[in-house]
Amino acid sequence: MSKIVSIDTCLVDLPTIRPHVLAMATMQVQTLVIVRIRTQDGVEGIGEATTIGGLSYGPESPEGIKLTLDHYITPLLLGHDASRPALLMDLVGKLVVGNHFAKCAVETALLDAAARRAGLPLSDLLGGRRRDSLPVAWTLASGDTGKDIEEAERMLAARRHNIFKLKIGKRAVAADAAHVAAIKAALGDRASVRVDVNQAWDEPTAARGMALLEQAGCDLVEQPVAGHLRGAMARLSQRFTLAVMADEGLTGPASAFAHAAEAAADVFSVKIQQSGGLYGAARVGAIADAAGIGLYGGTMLEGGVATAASAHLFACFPQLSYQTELFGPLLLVEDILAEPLTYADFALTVPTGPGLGIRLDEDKLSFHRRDADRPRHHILS
Ligand code: MUC
Ligand code: MG
Repeated sequence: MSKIVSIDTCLVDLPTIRPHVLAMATMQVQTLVIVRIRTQDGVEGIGEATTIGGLSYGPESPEGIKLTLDHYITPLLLGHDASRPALLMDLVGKLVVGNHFAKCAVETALLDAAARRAGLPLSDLLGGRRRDSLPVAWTLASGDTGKDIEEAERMLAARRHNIFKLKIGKRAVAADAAHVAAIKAALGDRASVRVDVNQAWDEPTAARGMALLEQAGCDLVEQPVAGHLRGAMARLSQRFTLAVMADEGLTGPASAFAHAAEAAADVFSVKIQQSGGLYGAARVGAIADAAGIGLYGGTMLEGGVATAASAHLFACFPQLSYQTELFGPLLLVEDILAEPLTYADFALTVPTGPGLGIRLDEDKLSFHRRDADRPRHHILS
């Protein structure tokens, strides 16, 4: 038994290494919500909630997540026994509807503290890892075909990535398909090329687009239509050999069950934030396994804390047939970890220290944290 004595949150604004162009927003800065839970016996657990493009991607903004944590979740947890994360998350679930990203951050911090107290890497607390490193895709999203090819060549030469996800859906279908075909032609068999449409197409546009993508040698299309259009997702999955992956449509186990029941995807992009935390993401993974759906370890372009948390969970999955995209920290000019995560030989090494196996750099954190008098300067365009 060790009581929770404090829960602190802060917003951290970190510039990206280049503009990241998605169908609905262009990111120049990523904002992390960092949660620190301290317990009576002196253990600290760290969590992170991160979304993309303010409110343009999902229903929670960084500012809203901080408010939810400070005003609604923190008062529920203070004084409770920190050694029972699952029970505490049941309590939060009873009194806070939705707010998956905020719940993910607090659950991660509770699990980190519990694993640190036990002196075990978080993956051990989750049943034990099945792999020590995770292959990691990189997203080409500069908005320019030539620059994307140069970037991909640099990643291949450095042996950092050989799976590339291209962000499309902003331009006309023919222009997007030509962009994908040019990149695949340049990279050939040296790389897997996949696309993410971020819900930008309707069904007829998706049917035209996917026919062109198949011809171009693209391996997978992510969320071609809106997340709630499971019927269209099912028809597209059946009609094309190109794998169809669900992302925005997956908002936790219930939506995963609906996708599986309606055969609405060949692959699930599992994300700890969208799933409402690591337990929710594990359940999404279990539903995929039961339905014969492939798994891909997704990201919300998180910093090192949530990336490490995702890595511990994904390392435990029985199958991860479409690899991962846990590259978030590499998109940032500077992360807030004392030692950066290790990327080598096309993969991320799953940390081995207690808990998440990471430490915060207090100087970097205080430099980048948003003060009340410093205006918000994320995205948008
Ligand atoms: C998304 O929609 O998948 C993940 C990688 C990336 O570049 O964007 C994110 C979000
Ligand atoms: Mg996506």
